Amino acid sequence: MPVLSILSRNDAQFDAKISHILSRGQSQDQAVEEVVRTILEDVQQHGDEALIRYTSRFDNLDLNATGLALNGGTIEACRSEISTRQYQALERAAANIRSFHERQKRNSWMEQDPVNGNILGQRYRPLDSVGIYVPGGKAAYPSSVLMNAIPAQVAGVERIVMVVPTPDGYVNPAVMVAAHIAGVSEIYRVGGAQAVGALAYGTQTIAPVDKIVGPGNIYVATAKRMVFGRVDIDMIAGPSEILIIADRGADPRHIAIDMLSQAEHDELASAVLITDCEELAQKTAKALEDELAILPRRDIARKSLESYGAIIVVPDLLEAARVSNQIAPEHLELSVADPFWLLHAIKHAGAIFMGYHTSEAVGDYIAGPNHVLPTGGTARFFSPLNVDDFVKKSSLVYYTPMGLEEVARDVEILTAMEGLDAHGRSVSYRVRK
Ligand code: HSO
Ligand code: ZN
Repeated sequence: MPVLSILSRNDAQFDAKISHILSRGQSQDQAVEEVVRTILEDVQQHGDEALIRYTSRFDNLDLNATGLALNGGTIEACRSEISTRQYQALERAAANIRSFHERQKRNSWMEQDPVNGNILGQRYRPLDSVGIYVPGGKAAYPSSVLMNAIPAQVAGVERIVMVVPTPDGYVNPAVMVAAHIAGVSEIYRVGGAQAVGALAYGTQTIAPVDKIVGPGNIYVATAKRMVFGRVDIDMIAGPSEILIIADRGADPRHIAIDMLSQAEHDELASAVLITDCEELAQKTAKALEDELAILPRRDIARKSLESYGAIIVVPDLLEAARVSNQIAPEHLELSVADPFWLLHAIKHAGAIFMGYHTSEAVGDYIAGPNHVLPTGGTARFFSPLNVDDFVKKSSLVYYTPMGLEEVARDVEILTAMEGLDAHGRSVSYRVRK
């Protein structure tokens, strides 16, 4: 039995399959919410002492002995624990990410009305401080440290705080080096809901931040949702997904490997191929078997494919684009002869990888665009993490006596409609004088 059977658009299971894929990983668990609420309150009340208690319980680490902060010396030592070549690769990725995000910076503007001299404008300012959650253990990705911290750095955020659990005291050197390259200013060895609480409320050691970003498990995601409003948060990342639209010119082995590149992330990840070529569909199903057999993370990848994988055959590429728009995937590969033509039919996708040579993984690591992307169909309304996530705007208004006079009557009428007298007088009094 191949891991994936081939579906057509008209199959009875088609719609069920699509909604199954879209609804995965949406767990909002009440029991988890209870636990997280308790932890957040505890951190708010007891600060460092609570962090020390939870870290000893969950991470088997005595923060009294190690200290909460990872200091410059430890980070310096991490540099020698990775090879020069590894360091260079991180630096190259960082440089590409930085230059891509530099292009997202916006300029404040002011414009004067030449007739009355009024000035209107908009000013952009970075957030003062940002907290980046970095998972420990198996999902500790240096690439994600770069992707979360560099846009904040480019935006001009002065204080970038990283929290990362170090279970049993293990410090991941590549994560530390990535943090250093990306301009992280403080690092604390705490994780879980307690780390989110510390960033939101502050403790004796950790000053609170204005916004918390970065992926985490269900406790972290729930905690972020609960502190939202006190601080800002990024979108809640769901399990990763890839959708590939391929034509007969695509290499089935490339397609299979690219599908596995997301499937290997997580049992909840999703990988979907949509093609107008029956033969490519068959060959990809076969290639998936071959590639799965040699993949170290084959158990995870197989489970992901079995639950949330699909190979769909459609009559033509425009129909493929329609199905893709319905799914609004996090990653979309257009593995077709003319991807720039097909691009026009694509409405919703977090990141679009075009042509036979562009594997999604180049975007995960080195191309420059952010790999923190909307999942679970939220590409319909969310964008990739970007510099705008770390700046906020102020509106600027300057009125001259002449400008005020021009609008005075309208203001009086509008304020009377709402029965707000002082509002009206604030203008009419000035004008009459
Ligand atoms: N594909 C993941 C990001 C990632 N891949 C990190 C490798 N490392 C979610 O976009
Ligand atoms: Zn990936």
